[in-house]
Amino acid sequence: MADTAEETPERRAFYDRIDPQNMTPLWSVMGALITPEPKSGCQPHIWRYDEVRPAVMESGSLISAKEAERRVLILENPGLRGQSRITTSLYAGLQLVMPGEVAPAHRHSQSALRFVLEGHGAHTAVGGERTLMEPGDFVITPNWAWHDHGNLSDEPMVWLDGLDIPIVQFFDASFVERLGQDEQPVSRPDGDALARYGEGLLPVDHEAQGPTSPVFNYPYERSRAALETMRRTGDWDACHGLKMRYVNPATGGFAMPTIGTFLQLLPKGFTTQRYRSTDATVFVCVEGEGMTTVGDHTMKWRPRDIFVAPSWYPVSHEVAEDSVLFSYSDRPVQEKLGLWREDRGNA
Ligand code: GTQ
Repeated sequence: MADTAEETPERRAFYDRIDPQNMTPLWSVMGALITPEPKSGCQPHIWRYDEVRPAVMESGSLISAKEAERRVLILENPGLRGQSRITTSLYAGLQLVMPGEVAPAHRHSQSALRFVLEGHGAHTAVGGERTLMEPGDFVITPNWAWHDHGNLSDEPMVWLDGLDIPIVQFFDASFVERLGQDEQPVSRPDGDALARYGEGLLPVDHEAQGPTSPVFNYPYERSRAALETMRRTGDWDACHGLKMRYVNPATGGFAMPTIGTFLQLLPKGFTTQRYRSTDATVFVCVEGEGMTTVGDHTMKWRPRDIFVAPSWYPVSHEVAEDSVLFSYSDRPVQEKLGLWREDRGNA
């Protein structure tokens, strides 16, 4: 199969004649459409928290959370500028909620995750329940669920937002509603969802309500303690160290239908074998210090830094300290569609 067929004057004239009919020859674009392997516009990149934090804080005096609806600085992949994407299929942003502020209740077709970077005790409300948030907590807003954020603490809170905005955009399936009041009524006690669904127990007649986990805060303290217990086995994966996925306890599947989320521990001195997969991945350093090589791009990271590996780029981590990485990708979507592939070791 020729990558791109040669263009003769006769062919050019033909293309020009069919152009007004909104037609174009496949053989001119075939090679670009159906590539032998993924060819992403997405680039490896790192946002160092120390470098971006001043702008996030400055946004706090520029506009209120209420006026902005959500006061967020979008992390745009350098290869995808102007598209509000950190990878081809996913969005990321840094959201700031100042003490005393409220980000008013709304709901939308997009699913959202929050990964807390800074601050203590601000909250988000989902399904009539408020959850207080701490650094490292992974919090979910299911699609079409009312959600509002507030900060009754005395310090700013910053979290990473991960949304499936580009996926919803691709399907032209976006809807949004505003509740018309700042905060949804709170009808359940703090911690109810975690107690009800997240303790290895489920209500006896529970049936999964929709595709998203009924647990909407996975506190870091618990996830981190689990990793610490499991490390005693010394059972390290050559490509991942010790890598766990967040799970929907009602189904055993990913916690969110469109976004896979992961937490991994890399012990001091560990170097992972090169690994690649078709799900471009956003990483956040929670603890430790290390270096990740993505293709020929090496990025040094420390806590709160955010970096991205495009689809099918070889990834290798090397850590100077015990390190914990949170990550997210579109893997659940690719798996459902039969598209997901990985290549261990010989990438
Ligand atoms: O907190 O609901 O970063 O609706 C982008 C869109 C956050 C949110 C974002 C949103 C939100």
